[in-house]
Amino acid sequence: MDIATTPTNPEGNPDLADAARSPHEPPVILRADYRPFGWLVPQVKLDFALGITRTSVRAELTVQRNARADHADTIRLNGDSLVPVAVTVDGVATDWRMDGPDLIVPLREDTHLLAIETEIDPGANTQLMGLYASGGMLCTQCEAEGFRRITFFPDRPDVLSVYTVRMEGDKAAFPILLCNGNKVAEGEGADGTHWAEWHDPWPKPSYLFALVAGDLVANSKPFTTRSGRVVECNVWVRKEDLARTDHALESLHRSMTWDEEVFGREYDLDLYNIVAVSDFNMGAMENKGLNVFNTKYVLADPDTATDADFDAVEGVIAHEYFHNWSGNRVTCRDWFQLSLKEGFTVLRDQLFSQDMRGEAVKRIEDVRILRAAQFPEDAGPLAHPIRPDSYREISNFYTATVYNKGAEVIRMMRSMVGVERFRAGTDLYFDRHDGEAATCEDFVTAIEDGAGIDLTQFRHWYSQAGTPRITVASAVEGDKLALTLTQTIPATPGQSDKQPMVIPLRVAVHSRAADALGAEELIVLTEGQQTFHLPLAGGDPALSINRGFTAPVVIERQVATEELVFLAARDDDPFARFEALQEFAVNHLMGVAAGSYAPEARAAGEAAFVGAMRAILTDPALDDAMRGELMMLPSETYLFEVMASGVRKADPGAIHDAREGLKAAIASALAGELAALHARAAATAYDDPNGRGARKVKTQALVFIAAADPAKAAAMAAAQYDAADNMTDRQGALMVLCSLDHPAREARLAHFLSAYEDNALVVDKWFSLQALSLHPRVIEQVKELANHPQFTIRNPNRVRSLHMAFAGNPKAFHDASGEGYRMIADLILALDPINPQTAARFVPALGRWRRIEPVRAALMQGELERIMAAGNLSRDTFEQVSRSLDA
Ligand code: B3K
Ligand code: ZN
Repeated sequence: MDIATTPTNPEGNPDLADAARSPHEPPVILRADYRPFGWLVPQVKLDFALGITRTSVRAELTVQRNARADHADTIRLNGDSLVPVAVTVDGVATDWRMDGPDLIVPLREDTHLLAIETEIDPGANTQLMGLYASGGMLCTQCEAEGFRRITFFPDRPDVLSVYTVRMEGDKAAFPILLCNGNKVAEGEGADGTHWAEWHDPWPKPSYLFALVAGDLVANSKPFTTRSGRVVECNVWVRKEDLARTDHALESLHRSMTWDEEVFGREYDLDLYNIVAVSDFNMGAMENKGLNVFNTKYVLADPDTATDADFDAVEGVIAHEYFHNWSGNRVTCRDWFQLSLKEGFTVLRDQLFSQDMRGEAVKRIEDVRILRAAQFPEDAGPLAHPIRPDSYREISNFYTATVYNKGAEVIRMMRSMVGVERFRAGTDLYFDRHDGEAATCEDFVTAIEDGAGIDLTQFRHWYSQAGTPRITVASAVEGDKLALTLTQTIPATPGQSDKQPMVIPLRVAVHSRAADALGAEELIVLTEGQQTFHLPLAGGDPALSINRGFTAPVVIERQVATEELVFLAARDDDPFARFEALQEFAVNHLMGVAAGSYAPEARAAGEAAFVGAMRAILTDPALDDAMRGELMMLPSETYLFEVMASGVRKADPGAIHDAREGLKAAIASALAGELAALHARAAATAYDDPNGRGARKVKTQALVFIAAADPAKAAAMAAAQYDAADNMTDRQGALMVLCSLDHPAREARLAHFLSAYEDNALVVDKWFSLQALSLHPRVIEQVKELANHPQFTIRNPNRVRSLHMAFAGNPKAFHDASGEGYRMIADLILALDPINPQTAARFVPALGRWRRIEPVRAALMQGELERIMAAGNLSRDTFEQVSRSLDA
């Protein structure tokens, strides 16, 4: 393991905040400590002699004293596990020194030419940060601090340079040589080598540098921008994957058109390259002109990818493309500003996908993700504002809070000012900060100025962590509903007192008595408590609140079941229909899990919910895509959060049993409706306009049936699997079978693996489906799978497919024996020395121990302590484990 123990902060200064730390603790970096770097680096020339086990790098940096920074007589160049081979200043050897991992070079004049040679071993790079080998090719990942593993450099996002890169390597091993920008020259060398020179005219920070060398083929199609620039678009993959790249390429073209039309953003180079690699720590990376992607977000065809996979490819392709403006043309001043590019770009990709696939369903999907991933983060020991104030390892802050809550915060600004004024704000932001490294404050100011809104109080969303909770009280006053809202923001680590937030809520008051829909309006809660007077549409008001999920908050209210049934069936906002059903299910399941229901009350609640679900299953006006969303019960993770926010701790066993009980009750009462729905959907062809919706409800129906009649579900799932002409149906059927103790399960699992054993992404599915199952032997099965010949801890996709899926399986992970916790702790310890970034991603699952019932809590805490006691942890894992234990 080669994690530096004396890193520097992003300002390049020795860290001041860590004076009191123990010698083994990585330092804390503070946002408040930001200082501009002492030197500008307008030009960078890199020369690579490429080889899998030995690559030599010569870097030439033109440096100029930064008039806006304090005078410095040295330059600090960040390094990570690098040893300088040679260092010269203006062609003369110099008296450099090392300070921990960094290189310090004395500089006397205002401008210099620094040349540094390093040698690296990409084949030994298991962290997959910097330059590394993947399946015989070489590729890079530099965000956030990977460039310093290639060469010594001021590796911080506010140093922008124009790069010229020459690379040379064996032509047979690396027939394709790619870098950022445009290829300006190429040629043949001696003894089977060739070379290429690339130039990127756009100044960029080092985290956007990329290089790829390998045996690749491209699917290409030119795109003509609105001003007439012809852009060569290529999706580069291994030859055997070429047939599965059309969807990615088409998604890129759709993204380019959409960004011109919706945000007025045009592409700015003649070339856009996307390369798919199978060893990758995350989804994809927006390097200028040369995106590097996880194969999972490039390759798709109906035989091997589900509808959800197709959507994910489209969404991630769009996200990386949109970064060309929100991230690359305007980048971040420091890593505390990460949400400036990530929150905004997530919002942009969400809006794009809404336009491509339908607003309501996409919004429901996004809210489901927020509740499953971000709400728990906001309520746990790792809670942080969307603009954090401190970190030890920035890789730990690529979180659902920075990304997804960050997007919600910007979405609220858009909701308050409307689409047109918001566009005026973003236009101003891009104009004002093009070519700069900006801050979240710059973004908010541009929206204020461009859209004409005062966001002074709204800025609390950037500094306060925790999900606001709003309690609702209402009373009829004449022809109005007096709605009193009270907001509280729970305490989070380091933040006990919170200021009231600005919370925009779209609301409407319908009438059950008149069966009438009220008009929608936007109210903005700014005080701790505030009363609004809303027009009534008739008697028996039914309040539809936070329609479209305008604010990322929790609404707490006492509401009659009849009101929720009415909203679920009648609300004109599709999101509100979904929300009413969820609220109904949550209320019922919390009562059951807490054991607070008398048997008759439980039966009555079930019967009422079954009635609402019958209406959903049989409503001819609903399209199946929406029906499929409405059929999904709240996830156990979300229920866990709701329970833990109440007076008692979460009890995962009770939640699981309550949810399974409701599924079984629905399936018993609605057996005929579910069978009819499945049969209708099964008769719908793959490319029917309703095909996607049909596939969704088909598997949803099976999921319910399995809870009440496993034998029938096994027979239906086996038949669905055998008849499937696409991966969505096949995977859905296999998912249902995996949870059943039935002979059809083993036969289909064996068939699936033998049919797709050469396709890593499909083999990942085979691992995931088993790790996610409700099968009684799931823990032993996962242990056996970790010894399967197809399993490897070195490939992040494979580790995620088995262990991350397992950690996301509440029944298995929270098994009362503690075996699930032990397995994940063992994995963290084994993976940390190999790939710390991926290892640290497993810690939050264990970190939720304080919100859980005491027996399991003690087991989880014990595993965290065992990890800590192992010592010699990476900065990534140390930070996550220590925060989880300390908070
Ligand atoms: N910006 C990258 C994420 C980099 C993660 C580094 N640990 C991908 C994205 O958000 O588009
Ligand atoms: Zn991003």
